[in-house]
Amino acid sequence: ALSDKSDAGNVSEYIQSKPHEQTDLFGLAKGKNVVLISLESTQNFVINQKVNGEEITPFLNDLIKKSFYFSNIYDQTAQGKTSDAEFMIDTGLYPLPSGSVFVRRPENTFESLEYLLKENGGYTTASFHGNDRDFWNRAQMYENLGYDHFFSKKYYDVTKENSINYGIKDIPFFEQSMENLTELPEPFMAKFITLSNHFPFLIDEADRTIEPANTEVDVVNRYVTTVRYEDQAIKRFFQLMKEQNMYKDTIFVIYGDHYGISKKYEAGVHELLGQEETPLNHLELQQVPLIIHIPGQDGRTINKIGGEVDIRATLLHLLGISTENQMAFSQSLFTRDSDKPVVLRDGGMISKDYAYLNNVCYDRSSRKAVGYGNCAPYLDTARKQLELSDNIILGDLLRFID
Ligand code: GP9
Ligand code: MN
Repeated sequence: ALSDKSDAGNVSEYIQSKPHEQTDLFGLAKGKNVVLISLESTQNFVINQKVNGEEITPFLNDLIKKSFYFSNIYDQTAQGKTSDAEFMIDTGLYPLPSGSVFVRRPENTFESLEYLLKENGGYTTASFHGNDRDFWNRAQMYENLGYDHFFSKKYYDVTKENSINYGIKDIPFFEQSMENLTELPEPFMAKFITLSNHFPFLIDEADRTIEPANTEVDVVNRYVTTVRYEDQAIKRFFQLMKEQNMYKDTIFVIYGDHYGISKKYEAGVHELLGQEETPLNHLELQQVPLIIHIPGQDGRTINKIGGEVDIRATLLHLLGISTENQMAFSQSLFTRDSDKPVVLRDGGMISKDYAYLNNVCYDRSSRKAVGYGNCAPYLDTARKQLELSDNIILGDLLRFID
């Protein structure tokens, strides 16, 4: 097992061999406040998708026209769900194959996004979330990652009326967050973790602004209504940011944390989308939306493949903070080599031309199964990266780095 200082050196050497080119977008959002929004259980298929002639996400669809929209980003989380997505963005490392790093390794040394923003721009960092502070061991992990503030459930007025399912509804959540947000010294990085669009996708009649879908799967039918509620909550948050005059000075990074419709209910999604139940269709449903909005910038859709782990380097790129010499697997989506595989935690991978899942290699353009050899080089890279990432975490190797 890799567990000493020389191994940390090897890991470092491997990771540094990746390109860290700069583009004319480097530093585009330098010094701006950063708002991260974690969209609970939100898959990319809802974007620009209509049900009974109505858009599911009218606000996000409109926002995309004025944003960088990355339309081929894959969910790379494992059992740590929301916390795995947070972990990838905070550290640029992969989640562990089982459990949540937040729970298993909260005392490790990490080169966190929070630390980098503090060092390179004097940012104050905060997380806002309507659930208990110890869920996913966030309180302890956030402290270790260097967050200055964690506004958890106890900072909100949570009543029977304003909550559902896991806790406070997204609209009152954003509304009540403003008081603490406006108190933060600038520049700040504030993460908002939404909650209403969580399985089993419950909604009060009064909050419903779209009819459920009419597939044979009720979970999917309800999902449409809770995703719409989330969309309206983001709309409300943007209004509040404008009212507080904070909108223009902020870069918004909005991402789906992981799938919402598990394999068990997926037939309803295939039905909704009028597609067959094939392995590649299933794989493509594992895409999550990634929207980066910088007020005043033109919109641009980027179809290049990538993963959630790449969000960190993409953000740093826009903030003009170099990712060179970092022990992280995150690559800016503006410079990412499109032939590099997107690594999935379940042993699968996606490259530009091939995809591997459930031990079968697929040609992505013919959509047919092909020989293993086509996927082999990408799988080598994928396995190597996961092994190194796991070793960094399980050996706490970053403690050896200055
Ligand atoms: C709970 C929220 C949802 O705090 O993060 O948890 P999930 O089940 O999606 O990880
Ligand atoms: Mn989640």
